[in-house]
Amino acid sequence: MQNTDYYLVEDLFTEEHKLVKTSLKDWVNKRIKPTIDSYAQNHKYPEFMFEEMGELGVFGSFIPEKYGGLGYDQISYGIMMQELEAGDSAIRSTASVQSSLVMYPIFEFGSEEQKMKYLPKLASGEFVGCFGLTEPNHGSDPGSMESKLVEKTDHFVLNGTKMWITNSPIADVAVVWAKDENQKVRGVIVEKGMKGFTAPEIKNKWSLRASITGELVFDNVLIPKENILPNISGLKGPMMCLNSARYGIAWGAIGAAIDCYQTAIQYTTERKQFKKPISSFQLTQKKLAEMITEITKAQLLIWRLGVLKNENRATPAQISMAKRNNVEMALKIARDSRQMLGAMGIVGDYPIMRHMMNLESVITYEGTHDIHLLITGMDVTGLAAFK
Ligand code: TGC
Ligand code: FAD
Repeated sequence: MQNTDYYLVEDLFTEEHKLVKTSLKDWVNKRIKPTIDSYAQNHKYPEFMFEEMGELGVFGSFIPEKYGGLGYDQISYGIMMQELEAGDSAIRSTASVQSSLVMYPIFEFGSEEQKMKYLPKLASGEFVGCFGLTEPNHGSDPGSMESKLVEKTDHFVLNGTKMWITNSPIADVAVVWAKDENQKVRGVIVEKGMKGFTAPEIKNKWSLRASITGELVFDNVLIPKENILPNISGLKGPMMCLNSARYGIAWGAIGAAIDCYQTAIQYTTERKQFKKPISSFQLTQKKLAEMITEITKAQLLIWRLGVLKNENRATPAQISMAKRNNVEMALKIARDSRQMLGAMGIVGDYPIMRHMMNLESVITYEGTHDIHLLITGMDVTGLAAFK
């Protein structure tokens, strides 16, 4: 297999990082790569992934062991996301949502009772979690959300609709963001089966077909007071969760890029036209050389961001830059690789078309490509161009 650690970044890995990389790569090669095309073609998600990723310690690996996590560092979390996305972005999506968007807010903003009640079951994969921020009328601008939380004597009443929610139709627990009567964004834990709560599936996606996506509909749902996240109010709550998930995606995209690049190298070395391997032509080599250059730049960017994240020094704008750069890099590599396989690039025998279609969602969710550009623009000028 072609070496994709061109600048020997892995020499900087600790024993923990190396172990994480090997175990996740083995699992993805054994359990995901052989079957994922069939799941994606049939628009089904691999149900077995929850229990098996739970056993591997993927969910909330950075959460302390007391709550079911492993207490691992941020670089281990990133390596996990990279190896999972080499299999399929849908698998990484489930791991991102469960870890960064469900376990992280419960750990960071929850009461001790909430942590003990939910985190161990989410860590083991017994519970599936989802995260409700986006609404039908408010995607890039979550601050204008319409979902409402009204306080009564002994409970809250939740009304509203969330849209495009990864894993919502199968979730046991939803971390949902809604505005209270003071227009402050609050986080609530909604459980499957609460009266007035439904989660219909969104069907017919051409992207992330091995992931289930849906809505969250709340029609006068009575939320017990102990289900409110007590230690956060304001939009910064969900945004802090996004920092963690966007960081993981910036690692993950490299996995998809590497899988496409390795496929392209192998195919173009074996495939002959005009009596020569197509990898011997200059135009093919230009594409391959640029791919490994871009992968290497992305690896260096994310390594440094991981170090900063471990030191609690990574800024939201730095995370935006890495998410935007690395996802665009992966999507371009997927598109170029697809062309290099000619007609074979469109069939499921190779992973490229599936990665390419998946990455069209990855470049949109967790903040669109343009929104991340505007976050960088705001950071360097002090002026917000999105308002
Ligand atoms: P703005 O006025 O700038 O900020 C409001 C408050 O939030 C704070 N804040 C942050 N805090 C921590 N980290 C961040 N990244 C933060 N960004 C903002 C800010 O300091 C302020 O706090 P305070 O205390 O002063 O009130 O907010 P805005 O309304 O102008 O919006 C800014 C904007 C556009 C950058 C932001 O809202 C944005 O990033 N929009 C994109 C929305 C998005 O990313 N949605 C993702 C939904 S979840 C998802 O896609 C999951 S996919 C899962 C998968 O399958 O992998
Ligand atoms: P819009 O906000 O309507 O944007 C449409 C276009 O307008 C984009 O190109 C955008 O860049 C551009 N635009 C918007 N505002 C500006 C501006 N000010 N300046 C310039 N251009 C602008 N959300 C969740 O809460 N939880 C989930 O689990 C989740 N999972 C998802 C899974 C999938 C498969 C997908 C596709 C989405 C998911 N999302 C989830 C939603 C995702 O976060 C949103 O789709 C994303 O934030 C963009 O919102 P939107 O689709 O409403 O697009």
